[in-house]
Amino acid sequence: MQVRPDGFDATWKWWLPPAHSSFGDDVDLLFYWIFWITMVTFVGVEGLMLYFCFKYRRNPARKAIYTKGSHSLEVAWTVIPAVILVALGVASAKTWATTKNPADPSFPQEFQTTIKIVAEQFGWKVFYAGTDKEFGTADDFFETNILNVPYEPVRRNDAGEVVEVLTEENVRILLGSKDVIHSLFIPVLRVKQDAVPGYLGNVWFDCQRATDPGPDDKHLTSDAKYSEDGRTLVDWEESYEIACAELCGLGHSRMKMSLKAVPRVDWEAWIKAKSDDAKLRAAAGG
Ligand SMILES: [Cu+2]
Repeated sequence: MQVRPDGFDATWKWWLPPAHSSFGDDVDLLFYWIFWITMVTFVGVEGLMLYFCFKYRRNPARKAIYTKGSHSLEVAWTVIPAVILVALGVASAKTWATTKNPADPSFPQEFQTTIKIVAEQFGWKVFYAGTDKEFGTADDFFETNILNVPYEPVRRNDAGEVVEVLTEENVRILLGSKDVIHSLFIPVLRVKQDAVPGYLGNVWFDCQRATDPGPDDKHLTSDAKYSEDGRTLVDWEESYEIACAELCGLGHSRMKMSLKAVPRVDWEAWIKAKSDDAKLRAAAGG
């Protein structure tokens, strides 16, 4: 088994990027189940089709026959997919509940951090509640296309499995949209959720690995750095990419955001500096 220090097992995840959330491996396992089932079905069905195309190719000596079909075959190709569908539903129920169902006991009961993200054509407005952790107060501030969160330090064994979570860092995202349907997609955390206008959705994740510091040796992204044509965020090397995964208009492909997962002390210092700034601006009347 090839396990990298960050816990990425390269043997069975030959296709996917590393997963850094606590539920990432479960999502990947389901992904591969579905992938291989559809792959085997695809190859089998297409292979049979090609075989029959060849076997029953035009032959003047052969006459067409009338057939009423096969009852047992029809039962088989209805029952088998139904069984597979139900099995996949059962297999994914637990992971689904953990990631999406607040009423489930495995859904985190406590969130150390809550951040509000409003998607709009074509960017993400990220609202931070400031030092008082409360939205709608003078120390709130927002960033455009920048999501900074505290990360969750873990201890791993030699096989790369998490043996201990040193500090829980469950981040809740209140996700809304200003105009059309967008989708918040964080590949490295295996998070994907539609942002629907008029509705504030709940998303959560924990990031079990800190992003590397940038060229300035800072952990946080404080200014989005764009390329010269202003279209793409640079600084991707040191941050995780977040993209819009719902075709939302002409600028959809450049609707990106950068995520940095940083030690809590750094994150809190950044929040405090930004909050103090916001309070000063509010006191000055704008
Ligand atoms: Cu979008």
